This record gives sequence, C-alpha cells and structure tokens, in this order.
Amino acid sequence: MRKLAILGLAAAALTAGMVLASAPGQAKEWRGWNIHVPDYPVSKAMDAFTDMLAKRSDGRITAKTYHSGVLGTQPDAIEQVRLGGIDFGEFNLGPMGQVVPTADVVSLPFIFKNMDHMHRVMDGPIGDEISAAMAEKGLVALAWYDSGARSFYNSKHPIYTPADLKGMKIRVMNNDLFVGMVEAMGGNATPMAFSEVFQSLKTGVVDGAENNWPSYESTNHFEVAKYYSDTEHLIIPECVCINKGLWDSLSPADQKLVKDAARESAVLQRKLWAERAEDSRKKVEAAGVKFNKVKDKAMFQAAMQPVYDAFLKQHPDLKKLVEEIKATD
Ligand code: BDP
Repeated sequence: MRKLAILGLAAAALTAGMVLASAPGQAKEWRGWNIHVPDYPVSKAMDAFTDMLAKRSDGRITAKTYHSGVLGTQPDAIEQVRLGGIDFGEFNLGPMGQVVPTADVVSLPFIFKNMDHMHRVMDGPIGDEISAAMAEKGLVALAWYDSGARSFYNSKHPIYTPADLKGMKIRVMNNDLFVGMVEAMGGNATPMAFSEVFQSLKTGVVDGAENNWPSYESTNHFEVAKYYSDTEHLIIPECVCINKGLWDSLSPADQKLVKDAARESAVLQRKLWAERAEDSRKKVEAAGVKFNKVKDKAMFQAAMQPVYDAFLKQHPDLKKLVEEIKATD
C-alpha cells in the first residue's frame, strides 16, 4: 500500500514536471533522483548543489532533488535521466555499467587499491574517458562522489575466506558482473532493488548482501544481518549526472556554473562521507554488529580471476583501460 502511495506521488511529481515544462515563459524546475535518505552525505551534497544553482543563477536555474528513491529504482532512474524524464541524478557506477559498458571497469572487484587510488583514477584522464562513454549514452557526468568500500554482511556467520560464502544467497546490485563475482566465490547471487533488501534479509529470502558502512547503517540492514566482514571487494565511485539534451541546451556560462557547483558539492560530499563512514560504523558496532577483519584478502582477489577473464573476453576493447587503472600510482 505504502509503496503504491509512493509510486502515486512519483507519478504526480512526473506529471507536475511535464506541466511546468510546457508552461510558456516559466522556467522549469529540474528534478533530480537520489536513492538515499535526506541526512545521507549524498543527499546533503545534492541539496548544497541545488542551492548553489539557484543562488549563482539568481533564480534562473531551480532544481530539486527527490531523496529516498521516490522517483523509482536506480536502473529505471538511469534510463529516465538518459531520456529526459528526470533531469539529473546521483548514480552508483555499478548499475551504470549495464548501460555504459566502459563504466564497468570500476566495478571489477579489487580494481582499486584504496579510496585514494580510486580518486586519482577518477579525477584524471580515465575518469574523463568514462565520462565520454556516458555522454554517448545521454548522460553528462558533472562530478564524482564517494561511496566507500563495499564488504559482505549476512545473518549466518562471519566470512573469513571465499569458502565461507558457499551456498549463501547474497543480494547484489543490478549488474551481471556482481552476479559473476558472488558466484566465483561460491555464493548464490540475487540482483535486487535497494529498497527490497531489508525485507528480504529479514524474511530470509537472502542471507546477506554487500555494502559500505553508511548504507548498511542507514537502511537498518545491520538489524537483520549482524555479521559484517571487511572484504572491501568493491570501491565504486558515484556520479552526479545530467541529461545530455538539457546540458546541450545551456549556454557555455551556465554549463560552467552547473559544473562548478557539482564539483564543489563533491568536495563537500567527500568530507561528509569520511565523517559518516566513521559514525555509521560506531553506531552499528554499538548496536551489537559482529565485525570481523579478513586477514587474507589475496584469497578473495585470486577467486576473482574468472570474473576478469569473462569480462575481458566480452569487452576486449576495455583491456587497455583496466591495465591503465592498475598501472595508476
Ligand atoms: C549504495 C549506493 C546506492 C546503491 C546501493 C545498493 O550508494 O547507489 O543503490 O548501495 O546497494 O552504497 O543498491
């Protein structure tokens, strides 16, 4: 029922957007998609972004981010921003890979050594190459946001080696790469929308999932899956993206204004992210989460060879990019 009501609201919001778009002489408010709750680092940074747009354009550009995924699931929202049904959004490059294969290079398990390495890659020419591939699909990446490192958590037992995942049903984001990743570790992967995961963990539809500390905490998954094992197998950046048609319709000065605001919001987001990661971890540990360190990450890395082999077989053209990421200091 609640979901229907939310869908209804989303539909009403869509209709309102269309009506505004067609009203002559009236600037249309841009609508933005975000999956996270309002106090999440992504959400606060997006609010700062839209505030900057309004202020710096003297109200010519107005934009509002709809938080908590009320405008739909992430794969749908990516499509909507491509098509212009939604104007902008903050996306994880995991689900983005299904639309933009080049973006998949950052979803390869253990491709980044750590967060700093990811930043160096994304803030340099490789990030630009991924942006260019996204633009070809109708999405202009304005800035990269942080999403920490993803680790496995479950309701059964701690994970120390890939063998501990054997037979476990693990929810993954919507991308074939993640299905292959979990299967290569011996688990059974279930792609599922973010909003479905809490209930699925609670009722045992899945035994576990994988995410960073802030999402594990903000979704209350820690209440129903108490074992968090720091595999840190994925470090996936996120982006603030805008519909390409809308972007192309802006004057060069407005494009600069929008990009600068997004980049400044990313500086804020990265700072808020680091703080929230600490706070979330403290909060869930205080709530009784059983955390364990994974001593031998090399075992997990070694298990990922078939994932790389299959990916490069399917996308031989991306081999160079994968090698360049690995070779980035
Ligand atoms: C979070 C990402 C969000 C994803 C979510 C998920 O920020 O974009 O939708 O994970 O697991 O960390 O679906």
